[in-house]
Amino acid sequence: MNPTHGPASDEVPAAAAAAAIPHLDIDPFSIPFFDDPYPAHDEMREAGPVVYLDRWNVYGVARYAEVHAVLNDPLTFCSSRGVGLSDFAKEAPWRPPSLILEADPPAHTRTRAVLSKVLSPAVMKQIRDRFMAAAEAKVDELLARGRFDAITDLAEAYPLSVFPDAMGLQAEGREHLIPYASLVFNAFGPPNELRQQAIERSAPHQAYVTAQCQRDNLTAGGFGACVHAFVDKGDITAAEAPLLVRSLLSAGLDTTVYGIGAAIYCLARYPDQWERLRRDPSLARNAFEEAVRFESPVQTFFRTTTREVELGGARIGEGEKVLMFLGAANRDPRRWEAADSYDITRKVSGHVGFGSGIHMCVGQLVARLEGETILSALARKAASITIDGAVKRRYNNTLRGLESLPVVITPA
Ligand code: OVV
Repeated sequence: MNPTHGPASDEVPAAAAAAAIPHLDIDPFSIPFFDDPYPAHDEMREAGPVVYLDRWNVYGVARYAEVHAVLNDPLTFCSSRGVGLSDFAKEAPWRPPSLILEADPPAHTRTRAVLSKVLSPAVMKQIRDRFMAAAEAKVDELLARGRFDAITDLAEAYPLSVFPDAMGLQAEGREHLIPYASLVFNAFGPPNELRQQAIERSAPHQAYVTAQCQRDNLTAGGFGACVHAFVDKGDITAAEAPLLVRSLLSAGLDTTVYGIGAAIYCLARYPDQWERLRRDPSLARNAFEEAVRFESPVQTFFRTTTREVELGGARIGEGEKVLMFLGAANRDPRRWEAADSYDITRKVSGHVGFGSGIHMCVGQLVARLEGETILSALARKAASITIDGAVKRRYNNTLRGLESLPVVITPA
């Protein structure tokens, strides 16, 4: 032992060396928190590398280093006991667990490989022109209107014009897609009103999604049919395929709605960044990525410890829930210069808005394609985008975004 470094062993017994964990009474699933999470994010980051949230009896990590560490140790911080508050080892899940999100290696490895191939760079190349044409048509339509709601008429309307078709879904019943996803993301939260109400009203949305995941209901050439084709190759069973399609329907639409909504909200609030994008529309992809860092549409996920573990000097026992604040990590001043500035030329790689490690968003290329195409079309065709009315927040236990963003756009 080096006596000049750290506390002497006679002052602090080795077994007691783990730092005391600050207990905080923050409720990260409450309306005041959703309205303005940033002071609470700062309080959690400053309190220590690991905190304990008494309201829900969970550990929390809000600094970049610990969020990244938890995401990259998936065997210690597992997903198979659920990535919401509910511990599947103690409580029955509200729906059959996801075969990718709520799975650990080795089971996760095979299902992940399949969805990774379904949403590969080669597949993006095939759909890119269609997505770009749809983005340009949407922007032309909105320019003709001038005034519209950037959430419903753009952030929802654009993904709805490309993603369900790319999946190969039937025309009927698509109105269930956003309510179903909203339910899934509310269900990761604690048993508050948002979660309980969403589950109470879930039956028609669940029935729709379950039916649409069947092979017969998915048209040839889409992501859904592509998942089922891996049954024929022997990579997955016929029983697994519908559940993997369900993952795409759960995570593939509402997330991009919130991501595009975040980007439009940023560009409308920060006109200097909008002007930079107009001058160089090739920045569209980075402008979208920076919006994912800045707003972190997916704010949180939980993990569950599979053993006693030391994290940031704190000891956490087995079977504990750890809440990762992705949005706080993405604005941690320890990691980011001018963390609270939206800067479309920032080197944004390393943000955890899509997660990190083996569970990092398998659909990230589709998300970026949608984000890039719609921001590129806007940058080329519009001269200005101005907020013109009351901004209303939408409340969800996991997703951060708006209900309404009235804007006016003018043609270039
Ligand atoms: C990343 C994510 C969110 C919600 C649902 C799923 C995945 C899923 O696999 O069902």
